[in-house]
Amino acid sequence: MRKFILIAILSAFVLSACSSFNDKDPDSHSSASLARFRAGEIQEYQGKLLSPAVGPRDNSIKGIQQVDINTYNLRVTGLVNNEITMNYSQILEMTTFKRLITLHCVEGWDATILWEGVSLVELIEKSIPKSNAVTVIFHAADGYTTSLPWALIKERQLILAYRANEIVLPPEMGYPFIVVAEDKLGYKWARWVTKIELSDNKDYKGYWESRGYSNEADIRK
Ligand SMILES: Nc1nc2c(c(=O)[nH]1)N[C@H]1C(S)=C(S)[C@@H](COP(=O)(O)O)O[C@H]1N2
Ligand SMILES: [Mo]
Repeated sequence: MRKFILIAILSAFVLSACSSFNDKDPDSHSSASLARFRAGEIQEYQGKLLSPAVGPRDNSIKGIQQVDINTYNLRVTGLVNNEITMNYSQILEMTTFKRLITLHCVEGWDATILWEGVSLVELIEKSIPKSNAVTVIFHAADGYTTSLPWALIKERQLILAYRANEIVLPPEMGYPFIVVAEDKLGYKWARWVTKIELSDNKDYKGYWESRGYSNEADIRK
């Protein structure tokens, strides 16, 4: 009996943790998600309810990274003709794009957030990738890696975001930059990106991919 109660409590906890990212009532936010919105963060966009930029808990491999913006650099390297290194303000000078996109995690939760950032294609093309570069590997401040095909980044015109719901990307969500890997599972959304590497290895596997997760990471719709 005691075991049963324990299991019941545990499953209630797990269920509430998973669903707190979503708002079941399409017309209003749950109190759990309202509590997570930051000062200045918008909660609605074009008549649609947004999810708080910061989720209910952190699952990153080494915890939330605090990146020092004064020493921060983003490098585009590997199979390129013109390796580039840019600081935060240089990247922010690039043309910005705004998109309402939902992040789906393999764990079952999702979050609809208004992302704002620069074009990954424009950024990567500054490095003049070699013709045999087929894979783009994202390296992050916590040692995390994940990759996407270069052709897919171009086809979907993916962005590298530095703002979410009209506020500067919070450290929890990847400050200074997160890859907004539209239509791909959460583990493709590299946070705290420090290096972008062009590679000819079409089978490259990042942190979760090398631990058994699908390298395609497509969302089942
Ligand atoms: N640098 C870095 N980026 C990362 C991760 C990580 O551990 N390190 N985790 C990924 C995973 S598995 C998900 S689902 C998303 C969102 O992470 P969250 O569940 O901790 O909010 O970030 C992704 N990006
Ligand atoms: Mo995830």
